[in-house]
Amino acid sequence: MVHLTDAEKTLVTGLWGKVKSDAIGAESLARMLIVYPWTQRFFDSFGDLSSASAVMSNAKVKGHGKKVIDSFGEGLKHLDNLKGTFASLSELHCDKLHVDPENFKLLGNMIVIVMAHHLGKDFTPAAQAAYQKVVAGVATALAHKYH
Ligand code: HEG
Repeated sequence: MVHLTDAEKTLVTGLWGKVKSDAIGAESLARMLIVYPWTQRFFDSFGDLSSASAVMSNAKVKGHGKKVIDSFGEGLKHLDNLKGTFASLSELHCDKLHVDPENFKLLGNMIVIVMAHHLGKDFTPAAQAAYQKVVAGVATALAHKYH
């Protein structure tokens, strides 16, 4: 169970308002696919993922990145109930999509890295620590219904 202090929650939601979440989603998903190429196996229908530039400019990657980050952003509104918030998505990723839950951690780390790039010095060590807790909590919640 992830626990954030009130100060951390304020940091998390405040900074989320400062980023272009669509860009964060698209870039994080693309970078995951490039840096951990075995994650591409879940995205057979996405077309050309054959090079870093193909991944970065792939419209389906951008579209799916937005879907994922909108869902992540919704989770930020329910930091005290991530397991409940992501319960049905956890079932979907387990039962229908067969996504190895280790991948949630890989994407979560990528989200933190991309946020650091976008926010620069606004992403203070305290903010980074708070986001690290959030992505870990989301990964745990998404893995919760696996069996
Ligand atoms: Mg998943 C679909 C959220 C990580 C692979 N993911 C989806 C959908 C959402 C979502 C909202 C659409 C569900 C629907 O259609 O009802 N995903 C989501 C979050 C995170 C995540 C919030 C982590 C922060 N997903 C993730 C990872 C992988 C993955 C790490 C694989 C490495 N997701 C995946 C696939 C689909 C979704 C293959 C179906 C894509 C499609 O065919 O449209």
